[in-house]
Amino acid sequence: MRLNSPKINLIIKACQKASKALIRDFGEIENLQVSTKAPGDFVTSADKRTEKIIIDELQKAHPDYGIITEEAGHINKSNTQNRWIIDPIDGTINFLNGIPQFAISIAFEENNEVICGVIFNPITNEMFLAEKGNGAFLNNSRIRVSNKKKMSDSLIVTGGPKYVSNIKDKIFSEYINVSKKVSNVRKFGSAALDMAYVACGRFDGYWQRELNYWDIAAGIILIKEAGGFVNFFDEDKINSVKKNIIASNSDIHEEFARLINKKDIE
Ligand code: 2AM
Ligand code: CA
Repeated sequence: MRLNSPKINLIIKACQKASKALIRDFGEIENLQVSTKAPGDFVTSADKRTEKIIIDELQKAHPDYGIITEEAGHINKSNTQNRWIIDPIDGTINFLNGIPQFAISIAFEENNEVICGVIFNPITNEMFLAEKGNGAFLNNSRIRVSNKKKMSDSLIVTGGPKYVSNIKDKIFSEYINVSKKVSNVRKFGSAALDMAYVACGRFDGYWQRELNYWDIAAGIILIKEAGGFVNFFDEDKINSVKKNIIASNSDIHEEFARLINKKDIE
């Protein structure tokens, strides 16, 4: 049996508590889709309820810690030393459409460095967790990134552009360029699970623009602890809140980064 730290155990407890309501809500989606009620509103309330359960559970243990979340924004903003980063439902469009590819994502940061994280898909019951220096796990098994050596053999996952994106053409052309150089590209709709799947070797690499920190915080420590690389590219000086991320196993990372930076594209 692997021993988890108190932090990880607390996150696991919060995930399990929140997922009960989330599973019930997901079961309701099918009924909603044939009703006249707006499913969008339903998802927003599921999001908020899930987030509240998680925040309450974490705050019970550490009332003074900072929190960054998708719905509630910043809590205890001045505490940047100890901070939770929470996405209650990552993959909301999948959730809304009754597709079981979404997750709760919770990370913990110490002095601006993610030191542990959990990504939990309550429908498949897959819990990905990682802690700095202690490796990455899927349920009780140790996970590692894939060992593909070449981009041309690699299965890469991406996401976006969002409906509201101002750089749709750029993202589409990047998609075409990468597609020409790799075995295949997937779009699964949950940044957190995309990263978890890179950590356990299902995908060889992942890149995406215009993400929020809560989409990817837990994924960062998972991939690092699974032996992979995570980097950020084309940092936006005006809107530094949005992140452009590239992640993969260590063998293809350089080639992948060159490709995204367009140095390798005919
Ligand atoms: P979300 O489901 O929590 O919104 C999909 O490509 C990924 O991008 C998901 O992780 C999704 O997180 C994130 N994302 C953030 N804002 C989005 C938006 N406006 N539309 C679609 N996906 C968004
Ligand atoms: Ca998200």
